[in-house]
Amino acid sequence: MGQLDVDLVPALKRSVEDGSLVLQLQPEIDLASGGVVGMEALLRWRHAERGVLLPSDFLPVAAAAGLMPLLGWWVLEQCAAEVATWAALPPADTPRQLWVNVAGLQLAEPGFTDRVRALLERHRLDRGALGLEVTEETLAQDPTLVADTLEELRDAGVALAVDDFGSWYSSLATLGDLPVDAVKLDQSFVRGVGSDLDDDTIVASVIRLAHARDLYVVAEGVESWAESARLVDLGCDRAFGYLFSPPQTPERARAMLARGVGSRPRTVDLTNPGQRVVGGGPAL
Ligand code: G
Ligand code: MN
Repeated sequence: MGQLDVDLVPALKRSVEDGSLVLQLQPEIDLASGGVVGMEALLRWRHAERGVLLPSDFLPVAAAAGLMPLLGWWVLEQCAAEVATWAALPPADTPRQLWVNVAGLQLAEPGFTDRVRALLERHRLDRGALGLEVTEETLAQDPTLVADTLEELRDAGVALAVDDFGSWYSSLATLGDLPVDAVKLDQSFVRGVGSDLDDDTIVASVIRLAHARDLYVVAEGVESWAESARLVDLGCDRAFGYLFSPPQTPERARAMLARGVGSRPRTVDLTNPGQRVVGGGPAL
């Protein structure tokens, strides 16, 4: 932990109470129907002097300072409460899901599953309404512990996904043994789909393998119609990315779920499939 990072600790401790931690929700699209089937939760920290910080900027500091449980439970609590508000929205064809990233450090907390179970009960969430994403890297670090915990979480009614998939090849073979529902394809591969032969081959084989194991595939960070069209050709199930919608405030996300459609940016030129949509999203 560098000198600068230590300076963040006191403010980080206060962040869960002073309103500076914010959650944004990015719509997840069903590629066959174009409908919004869920959201992925993204954590941001509005630091008074440094501006908006990303998880990669402050989670390592939180981990080193022992603050992961504090931040992690704040996120899970907020997300469970958010999903509970979705019950008041018009009924949907597909059950809606909110996906939350969890760190390996949090997964390893004693009693993690019991606490998650209590959270689901307190907010009266349906099975599968809350999903947890674990990175492929986390899985690789302690495969046995992680697999056992995932098994318990699944019994408790949590949907599970492997995040950033593709970056750590080794687990391609073990994918079938994991108690997960979905695979989230790392956006570095999505970027090359239909244009880079290696990426395209990897994506095609991940989709084939996942489907053979009854898992569905979510492509992360889709930015162009060309990528989206190729993913549809390859049989990819779901996607999110700036092409469909940037991250939204929870209020706007609720409106999108209620309408069942995303908010394609008005700047997208439908006659230019290679055009990328980069960035965007509400000012924090
Ligand atoms: O892998 P992970 O789930 O952590 O990735 C989510 C991150 O990717 C978020 O920080 C989100 O803002 C970002 N993101 C979402 N859609 C896009 C996109 O279309 N392009 C790029 N470059 N980043 C995206
Ligand atoms: Mn994720």
